[in-house]
Amino acid sequence: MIDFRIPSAGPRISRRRMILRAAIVAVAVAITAALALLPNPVKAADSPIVINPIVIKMSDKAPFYAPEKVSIKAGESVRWVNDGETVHSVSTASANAQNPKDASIPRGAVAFDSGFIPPGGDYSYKFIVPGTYRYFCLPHENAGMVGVIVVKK
Ligand SMILES: [Cu+2]
Repeated sequence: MIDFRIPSAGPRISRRRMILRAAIVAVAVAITAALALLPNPVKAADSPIVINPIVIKMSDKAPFYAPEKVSIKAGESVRWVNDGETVHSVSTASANAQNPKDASIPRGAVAFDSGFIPPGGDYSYKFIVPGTYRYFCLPHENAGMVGVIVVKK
């Protein structure tokens, strides 16, 4: 059989649509060029990684505070999160400690006490005065639930 239909070169594109396509391509090229000229606002390699606040997990088994010793800079905060199934606390109040060595703060700092933190609860504290802070958990101090925060200038 002979096909009498006129062969077409594919779908017909109107002149108006071709102009529109050309315009879209031109705008895309212009945007790409403009972005390339902008200074890169974030240089990951140059900026120090700041994890703030630092998170310390409180568990029912040793290590009770994880990590037990943390080093931070003055002005940074620490957040304690109770990951266990019993209450825990964070205290630098030496008057409440069984062993006075388990609680200490640098000169000029004020002692803090979270009170009982329920399972799933948390407590945050911002450290301003540099120095070494020794803290304990009121219910578990005798079991060895003690921690250290070193605050650098
Ligand atoms: Cu505890």
